[in-house]
Amino acid sequence: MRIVVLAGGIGGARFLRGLKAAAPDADITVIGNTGDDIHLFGLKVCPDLDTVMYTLGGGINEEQGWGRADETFRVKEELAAYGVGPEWFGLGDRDFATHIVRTQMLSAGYPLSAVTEALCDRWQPGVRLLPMSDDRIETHVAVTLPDSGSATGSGERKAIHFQEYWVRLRASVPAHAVVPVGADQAKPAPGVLEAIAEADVVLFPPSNPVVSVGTILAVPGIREAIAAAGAPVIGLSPIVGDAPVRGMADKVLAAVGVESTAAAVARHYGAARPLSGQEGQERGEGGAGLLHGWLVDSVDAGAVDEVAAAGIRCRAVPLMMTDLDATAAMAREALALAEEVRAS
Ligand code: FO1
Repeated sequence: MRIVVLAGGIGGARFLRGLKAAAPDADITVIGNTGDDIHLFGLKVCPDLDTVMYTLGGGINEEQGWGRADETFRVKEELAAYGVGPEWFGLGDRDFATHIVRTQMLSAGYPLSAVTEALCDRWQPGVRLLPMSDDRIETHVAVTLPDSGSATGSGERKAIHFQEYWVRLRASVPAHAVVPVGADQAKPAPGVLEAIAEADVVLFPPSNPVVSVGTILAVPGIREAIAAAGAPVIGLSPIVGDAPVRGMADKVLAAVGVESTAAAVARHYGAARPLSGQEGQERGEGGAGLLHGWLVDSVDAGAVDEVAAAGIRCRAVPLMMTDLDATAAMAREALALAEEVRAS
């Protein structure tokens, strides 16, 4: 079975670990978000690609969900002693090595996809990890910065890099818009469209629908390829009981005008047209969206009818990735729903 997964960072990586356990013989291609990438200390940092690579390759800091296990911060401390920051972004010594290798290879002219493949030679994640694009795309967030001098609390409005919004400001300021800068001119990386066209199933893990999956879908050609693929597209809600399972997805959902509920996120992705050859295709049923199926957590069982009414097959199952068994069970539910869609 060929499975394509659109993955962000921690949620995507943990889900992939469960998927590999649930479908050990599957051929899994991961299309990774690169909108979170940032240049720091003269180096190219790709947080989501690295989170997937380290998580599946056994090198992740399990508590944090990002960065390396057994990490030290000597280089960062030395840089700080020279007054070189930013101090708010925690790059560890082991992690620095990855960014040095990546930056060297990019400077030598290799595209990010080839560099990622080379890094994965070491980590052997057991999936094919492709960046969504070899072109530079950076997610920026339009925010209002607090103005301590203002009685109204209305401060300066500006666009900042996603990492500054997420890590430095901890999403604590109002976000008005999320813009994947450069996406409109970008091309999917080699292998991305081919993997989608050949997929038996496409999965949206419980990753951030705006800044992770949404950014991947913003690369021209990817959304269209998924809609045209003829494979069931199944998503898992990152929202459980009206709050993100982890992270601050609710903040960026508000910025794009989507309510923080499992049903609203499903409607945001939209209902796909039935697979070709199926009843409903001829009648033009379904929408211009992407989803054939959507899993919500058991606590959101009340949302099932609403999602189904939007034309998306929906099931309520446990969606907390508490351990590998629970995560593998989620992946099995997603694959079973894909089967149900195919058979209907
Ligand atoms: N997240 C933090 O909350 N604080 C950090 O200092 C931080 C550093 C960092 C370094 C490398 C890396 O690969 C990821 C890192 N992250 C950090 C995680 C990252 O900011 C995000 O969670 C994602 O980009 C969202 O997926």
